[in-house]
Amino acid sequence: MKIENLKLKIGIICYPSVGGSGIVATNLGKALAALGHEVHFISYDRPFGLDVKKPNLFFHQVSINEYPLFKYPDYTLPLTETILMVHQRYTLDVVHVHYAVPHATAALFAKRILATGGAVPPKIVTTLHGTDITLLAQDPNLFTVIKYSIERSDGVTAVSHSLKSDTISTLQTDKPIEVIHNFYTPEKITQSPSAIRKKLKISDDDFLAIHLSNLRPVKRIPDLLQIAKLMKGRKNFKLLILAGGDFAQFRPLVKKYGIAKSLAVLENIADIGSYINASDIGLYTSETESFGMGILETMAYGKPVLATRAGGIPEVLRDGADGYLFPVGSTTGFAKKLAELMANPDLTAALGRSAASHAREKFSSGAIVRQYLEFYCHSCDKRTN
Ligand code: GMT
Repeated sequence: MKIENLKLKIGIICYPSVGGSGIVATNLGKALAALGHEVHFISYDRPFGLDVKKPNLFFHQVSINEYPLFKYPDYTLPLTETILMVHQRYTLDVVHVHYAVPHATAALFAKRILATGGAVPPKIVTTLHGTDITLLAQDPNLFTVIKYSIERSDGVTAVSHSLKSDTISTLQTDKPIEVIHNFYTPEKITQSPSAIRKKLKISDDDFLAIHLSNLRPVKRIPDLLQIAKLMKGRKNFKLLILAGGDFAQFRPLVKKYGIAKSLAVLENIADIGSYINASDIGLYTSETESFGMGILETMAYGKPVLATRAGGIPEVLRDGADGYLFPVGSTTGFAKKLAELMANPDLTAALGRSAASHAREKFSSGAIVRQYLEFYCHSCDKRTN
């Protein structure tokens, strides 16, 4: 059967928050539903941006009851129960879990319970996103459970070759892992660059660098602020941080560096496209990054990126073509290149055009969603041609 004619029932288990893995999972589910597959999201909250009034989209909330006996409320068991309930009602072909724990663990437990009862269970596909391996699998409290959950999944994907090799070396596993990169489709721009700059109280001539992240330690926000400090002599350099976390912890450093006038911070912005579109360049200083969704988003709106040569970032951003890569912590390298690009708007624009076409060609929704569908079929033993 041709993949175009196949209609699957797919459960998607993800974190609902504004965060890399949750956004990728939500966009994947939405794209699958638009292709006619029936998609059931299972999480503790409705994923950000999910409109369940759209055809083929369902959301099943995991409800967690608190009992005085339990000091720590458990999520894995109610999640398992919800997977069972959804499968019993809709007969899923695949449960696609994003993030190894506890999602894959719960899905495997549900599968085992179904098989024991004689039912045909769904296939479990696990997508590794990064910190599930680079952070959590380092924890002896979680290592064995993560290794088991990955090895017993029917299919495993990783969002970059870098994460695949981190997984193999961390878990010492020979489980086959398919690399399927993340994707991003730019949204329609709803606010003009001038309108955004007016809001930010910066002029149309200012050189605006943008950073999007959850501000966790791995993002090395102090490096970003250090770069702004090194650029202080250039009055028209501005830095905008779209923060998916609380920036208050960094205010003392902003004060110490005397960079408050060149910095704008906005929290939990949904319309990221308009802000990226109003910027000149992206800045990403992460210690490590399995992929770097913020980088891809910035590129997709036609902006070049300066980033660290860490983890999977070089798989997304081509050094010298879409921007430039620097060693982790090389704040002077970043600042020197920023100054060069500020003086050369033609080069900045050319790098941005290259970034946009690379994002479109290599990380388009159409190509990546098809790879997932083929992978589901392969894991379900459904033949396609
Ligand atoms: O660190 C984050 O940004 C959150 C984290 C997550 O699980 O939501 O992101 C990870 O998954 C993203 C989507 O696949 C990747 O783009 C990020 O690179 C990855 N984060 C890290 O590896 C630190």
